Amino acid sequence: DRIVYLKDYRQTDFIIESVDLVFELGEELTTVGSQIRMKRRPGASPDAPLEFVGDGLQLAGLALDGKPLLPERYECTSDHLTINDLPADDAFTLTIKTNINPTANTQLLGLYRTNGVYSTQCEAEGFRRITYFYDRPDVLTVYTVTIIADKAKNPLLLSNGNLVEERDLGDGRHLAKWHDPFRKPSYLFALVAGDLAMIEDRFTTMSGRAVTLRIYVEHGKAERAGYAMDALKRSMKWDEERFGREYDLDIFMIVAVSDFNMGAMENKGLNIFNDRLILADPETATDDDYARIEAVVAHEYFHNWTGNRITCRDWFQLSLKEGLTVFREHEFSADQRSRPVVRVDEVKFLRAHQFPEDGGPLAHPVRPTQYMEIDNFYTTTVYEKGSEVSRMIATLLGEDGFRKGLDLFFDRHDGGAVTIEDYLKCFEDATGRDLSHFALWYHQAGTPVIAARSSYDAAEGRLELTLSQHTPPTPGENDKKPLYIPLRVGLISPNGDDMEPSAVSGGERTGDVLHLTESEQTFVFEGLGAKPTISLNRDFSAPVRVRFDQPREDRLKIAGAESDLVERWDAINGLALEVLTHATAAVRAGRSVDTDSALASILIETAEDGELEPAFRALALTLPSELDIGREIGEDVDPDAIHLARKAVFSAIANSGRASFARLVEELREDNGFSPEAGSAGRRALRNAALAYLAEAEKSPLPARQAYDAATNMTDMIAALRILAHQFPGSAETSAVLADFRQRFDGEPLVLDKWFTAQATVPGEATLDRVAELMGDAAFDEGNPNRVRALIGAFASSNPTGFNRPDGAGYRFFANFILATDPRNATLTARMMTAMRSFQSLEAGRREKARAEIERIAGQEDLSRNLRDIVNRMLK
Ligand code: HT7
Ligand code: ZN
Repeated sequence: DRIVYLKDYRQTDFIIESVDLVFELGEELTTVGSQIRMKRRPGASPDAPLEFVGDGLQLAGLALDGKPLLPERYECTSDHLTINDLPADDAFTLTIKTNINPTANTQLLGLYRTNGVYSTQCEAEGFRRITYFYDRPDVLTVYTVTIIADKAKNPLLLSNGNLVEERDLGDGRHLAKWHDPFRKPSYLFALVAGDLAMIEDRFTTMSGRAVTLRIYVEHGKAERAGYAMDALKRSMKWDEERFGREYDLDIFMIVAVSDFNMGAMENKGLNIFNDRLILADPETATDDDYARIEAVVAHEYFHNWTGNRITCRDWFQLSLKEGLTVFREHEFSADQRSRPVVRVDEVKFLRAHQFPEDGGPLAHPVRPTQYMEIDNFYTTTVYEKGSEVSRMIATLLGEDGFRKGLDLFFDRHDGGAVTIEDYLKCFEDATGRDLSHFALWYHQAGTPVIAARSSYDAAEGRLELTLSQHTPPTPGENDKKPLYIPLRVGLISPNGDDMEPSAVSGGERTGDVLHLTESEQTFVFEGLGAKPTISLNRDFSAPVRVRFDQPREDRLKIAGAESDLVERWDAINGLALEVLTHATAAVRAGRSVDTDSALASILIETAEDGELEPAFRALALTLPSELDIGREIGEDVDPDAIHLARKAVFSAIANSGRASFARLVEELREDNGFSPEAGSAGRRALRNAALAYLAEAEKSPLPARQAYDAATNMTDMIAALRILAHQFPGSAETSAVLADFRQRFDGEPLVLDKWFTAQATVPGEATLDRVAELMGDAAFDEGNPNRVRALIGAFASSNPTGFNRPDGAGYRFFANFILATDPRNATLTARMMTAMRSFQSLEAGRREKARAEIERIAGQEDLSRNLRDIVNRMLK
């Protein structure tokens, strides 16, 4: 299998001036005509051949300047087309015809037809499944696209840019022609055809351009697209106000499709979305769904500038668009919702997904230097760590400095395909700050660990804070260099205010940011009238692990009163993790569990603190998950012991806070209708968190059953169902509610996904059989990625006791599923397989059973390249 190296990058020998595509759509036979105006790049060798790539293609015609090419002039297989003796200087036109079968395309990459709708997914290397081309991000050209199809079945014919012609062909077919004036790479090409419903709105940009906004969804679902439309308009406005970015075409379209490998795709002017990230109404979508829809609609829209107007030179630069766009998306969510709550969610996500990736066999730098299959690099490292790196640049340069750098980036590189170095250079040139050391964040994998120790000299009013950094080795990278780490550090006085030292030495400090650049540095703070409590990494300013042996009283103080709510949450979470890991050790040693009354007090007091917003109180009240505890323990993990320990701690908190939880459940009852707005969502989150404890304290499914019956929205309904399924499995109420939900939402696949997931994540050995049984449910469709992820994906990634059954049956079942599904959809199986990437941290019995199944997969001959790459790296 080929490996692609960053060091091998070189420009193409030919330049493409424009391309005209003609699609004659047929369900089993679609013909694609491609007319490419091109010429040899000045300076390229006059006899270099033209080398296009394909993937599984069938050539149906090839002509140069209108004349068929003789076979001796070219060489063609399903995956490449090489043409010799092309003109040295003159421009020429190449015409290529290919035949493809959209119905047989189960990979959902290229042009595919499912549910009666033709749609495309070309990132990263899907365009080569449509026609032979330079399918690489640095080849930008102008596209004109003609679509011809049966009119009755496909009244809608869409592509990128502006509609320039529409015509009936008189034979039952019609034609639409689209022209996109912006040069773009092939991965941003899109086509949609079918019969869909639509909602329309308008947006006037800051310079007065009237833009038509359209969202296309399945018939009968149009009322559910309103929230996405609202999110789109807010995104457009926000990007103008915050970053000065304006939309550039007369129309912006979103199409929601039900079969999609990822979340969404930012094709120029024609975003294509997984329908679960568009469709929402109170009866079918949860508050988390609303938040996700808002974020992803914004993310894809923001790509119009960060990704489309300025794109990547090659796929190694993927984080240039993804990391930066995630950062823009995060800032948008923070401005639309509660900044600290949004930030805590980001921190939780990073720790749950990116840190394990960075500490496991699949670790790679934000900018990798080699890949076997680029699809496998759409990772949390490229996305979320990439976003954190941009956030750190903003922390170092300040909001103004960051904006100046980004403005320069847009000015300098508009229309270009660029590198991470080009990006960093803009910040250096705009601010005069040297980022050469900082750039290591892009090149070095692994999560740095910062160890802190401090001493306070009361007589001198001086605090010494020694910070050392260490990054553990990652595959292929043993020697790690110190990074440039901006750390926000707060000094809290005995009365809870922030203290400002008279002087700081030992390293640079800008505002409250310490610049940690060496492997060890001692910062000395002078002029402190009292011993401060140190709050390290406020706002999670750097994506690092902090090891600080801080007195418990300081930790309790931060947990109870720190003004930076991210740190406050982190202190509460840290205390909970400590109690839970000790409890797990006690369970494994056969000792009784110490459930720690201080933790219960902190959680209950925070949950009841009316000064704090409900969403934050809900975050504080929610104990770390079993997976979080396993990650904290890190090695020799026994999921059953974790489960028992967490249950004991949860139960103890429930008992000691019973009255408070009952009060919260009562007080937070929402009587005046549903609003998806963050404040209302926060109240529901707090009420449902309290309800889980109350049900536990009462040892009865009845409070949850009543909540289910009284629910007027999906958030409350699924929360109650989850409490029943997870805390009262096998009870009559649980069975009744599961049956009611299944029947009530028959014909609503996205809602039934929640039903699948709630059951797939029920702790315990019995769940495996239930998952197998649910695969036979009429609503389960093994060809649909959402269904597969909701049932099998959730079981493997979010059910530690069920999946990691000591007898290895969970692994066997999963491996069988992966092997059966790999030929059908390799992007999906490779991504799902990463659920097992941390198998090495399990206790020996499970670890070896897991390894045996991964080895069984690796031992198969005809694996997809995607899956082969993942399992090989996991076993290295
Ligand atoms: N840029 C998009 C990536 C994407 C993708 C990648 C591989 C296979 C299928 C895919 N669908 C979408 C999504 C984004 O980050 O905006
Ligand atoms: Zn993206």
